[in-house]
Amino acid sequence: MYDRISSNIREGILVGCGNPLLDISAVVPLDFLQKYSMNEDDAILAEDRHMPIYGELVQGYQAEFLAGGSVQNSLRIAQWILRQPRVAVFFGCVGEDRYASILKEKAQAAGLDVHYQVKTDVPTGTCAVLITGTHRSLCANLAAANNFTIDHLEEPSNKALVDNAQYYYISGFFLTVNPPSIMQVAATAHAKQRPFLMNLSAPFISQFYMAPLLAALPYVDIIFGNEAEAQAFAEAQQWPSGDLREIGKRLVAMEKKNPTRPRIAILTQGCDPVLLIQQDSVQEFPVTKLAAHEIVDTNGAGDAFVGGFLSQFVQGKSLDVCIRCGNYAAGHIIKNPGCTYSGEPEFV
Ligand code: 26A
Repeated sequence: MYDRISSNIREGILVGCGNPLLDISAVVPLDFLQKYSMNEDDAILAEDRHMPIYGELVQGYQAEFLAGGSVQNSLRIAQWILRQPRVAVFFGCVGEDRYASILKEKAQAAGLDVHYQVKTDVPTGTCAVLITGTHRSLCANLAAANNFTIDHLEEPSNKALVDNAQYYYISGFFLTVNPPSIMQVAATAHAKQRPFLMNLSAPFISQFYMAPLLAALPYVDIIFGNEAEAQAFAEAQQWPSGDLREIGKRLVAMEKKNPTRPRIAILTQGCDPVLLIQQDSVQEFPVTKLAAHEIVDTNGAGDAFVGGFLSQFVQGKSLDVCIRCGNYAAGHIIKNPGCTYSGEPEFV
């Protein structure tokens, strides 16, 4: 797979932390969502009442098992495009079970350097992916992923990996798990003047995890989000306007630890143009619309966008190239089940 090396980047230049989840994905009728009081395009944490979903998907809906977890998805996609193994290092917590083996195997096959924390007494996390037409609704049962602790990052070999990286990416989703780890990575990035990138991840993060999000935000050089996530952030902040451009401008103007490197916001909006917001400027990047018959499922599209972006960003490419590659990767992933790719990347 790596015989045609297109990049020559230092190993371990990119570090990510997140929730390693095995996706259990199936096409379901709308009343399946209704039964669990879910909406199309939700992304939620499973409560007790959601627990039967996973068994139902396997027994009644020919569910597929796919490697998932937002950050791990992004890093796998970055690796696919880079065609050079071990550029990206991933930390997260799994159980000691078959699902963990599947996740590790898929991540390593993609070239990722995974360093899981392993909890022997808790199962690996799963995420129900409920596909309805071109929509997907996610319900994550974090299980072991929720047990990640900062001491994993403090183990000498892992600490060295964090210290030696040049770029750091953590999802908003990880705020539900371990904010101290996020703050530690953010502080390392800040001390070494290296870019720290985050994602708003889901509306519920701004709704219920605003305090740790606001604590991390001053360290964030690039913030990603989609339109629903940006709106949820604006609402939680009680900003008067729901206009995406205005939200982006306010987001980049919020407190920043390193003001010499102004924050950038990159907001996606499905097949509408991606917005790149820097200080007072807003640039648009068009998205190629896919025909309905080309769309397999939109699960992982946002993660793939970030993965494509990161693959160029770690090579020092311009934001313009990074965003175009993000759009390429998202378009590719939508044509495949879950956050999976087929064939060689075709981004030039
Ligand atoms: C904390 N939560 C809810 C989550 C997730 C998540 N990854 C990390 N934390 N909820 C869903 N996902 C993942 O998002 C991908 C699609 O963007 C799913 O595993 C899926 O692969």
